[in-house]
Amino acid sequence: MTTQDVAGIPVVRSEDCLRHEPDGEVWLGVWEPGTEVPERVTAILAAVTAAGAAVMPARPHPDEALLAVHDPELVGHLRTIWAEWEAGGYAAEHGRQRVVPYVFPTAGLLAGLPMRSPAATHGRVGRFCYDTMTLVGPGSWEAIRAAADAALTAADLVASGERLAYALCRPPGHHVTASSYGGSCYLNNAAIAAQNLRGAGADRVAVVDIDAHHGNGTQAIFYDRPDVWYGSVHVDPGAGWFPHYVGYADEHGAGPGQDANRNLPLAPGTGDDAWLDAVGELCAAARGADAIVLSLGVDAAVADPESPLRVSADGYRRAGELIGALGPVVAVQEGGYDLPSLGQLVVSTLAGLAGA
Ligand code: SP5
Ligand code: ZN
Repeated sequence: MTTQDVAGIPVVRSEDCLRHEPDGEVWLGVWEPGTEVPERVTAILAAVTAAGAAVMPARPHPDEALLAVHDPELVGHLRTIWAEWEAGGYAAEHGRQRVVPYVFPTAGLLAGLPMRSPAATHGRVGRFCYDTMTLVGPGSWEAIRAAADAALTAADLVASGERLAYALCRPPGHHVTASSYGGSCYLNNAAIAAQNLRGAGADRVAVVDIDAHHGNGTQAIFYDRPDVWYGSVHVDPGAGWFPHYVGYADEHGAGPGQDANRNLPLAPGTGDDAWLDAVGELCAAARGADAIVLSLGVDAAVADPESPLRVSADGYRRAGELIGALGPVVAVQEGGYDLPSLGQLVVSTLAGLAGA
């Protein structure tokens, strides 16, 4: 990869994105080291800087941009939950160093009764968080908010004429629905960017999601809308992979959004050729959109610890070429956890996007 390939591409980032330290994840009842670590940002930033990208700070945006896709109660919860947890003595007195839910108000539990807001902080967390892997600590909110600002700043750049802008978002976002977070994600940066592009005058926006996991949150947010198309290629949840319950090929959208959703689940072990065929199929379906949001997870890469897909750096470059040919692109960082290869995977994708 030569320096010129990504020279001058706007890369939007915020120092605050380093402040989220989930300090692991509770998986199957056991607290273990997590892979969504601050060093991900450091690795990507070093690689894009070395490749000549134009690194710039995220600009603050008003809450309205978040509330355009998220329930105000989710945003309020994320903003205040750490302070409530601390004030409740969960960390200092009870040794619970991070916010972790334990009771979940599933449809089966409520059995038709209305949702309530539990009085206990520890009871209330499960109303907004659907798994045990997505922990909240002292700097989490500042990072969550900064990641959304990075996505919005990149969307602003594309709305004002840039062909390509990349938001180095951390934490990632595509697993977050309008009102529920999980999958190492807290606010849906890509959905926030897509809605921002709509507000800036793009009549039709396409979200193309190449993270190894299905972006169930983005799908849910736009499922009944015809103006924001969503397409994803990901490891088949039916083969036993997160998010398990969503991301199947027969999910096509609903009501006015019928046929504005496309899922292409792939078998574990899938490599470049079949993965790129699927990316090409998504691109054919997305054609005609006024702007593209790319949910850029690089966890489909062969060395990644969180997925069994086997895509190469050159595969990511070729995916970038296919997607970049569709129109102006806001690329939003999602997953990708192999620290040694992460930076080059992002640079390769950006080079493909720019060279298209
Ligand atoms: C944004 C993103 O890529 N989220 C991925 C969330 C999927 N996490 C699934 C985690 C499954 C348990 N991880 C096992 C690691 C073994 N320590
Ligand atoms: Zn992922």
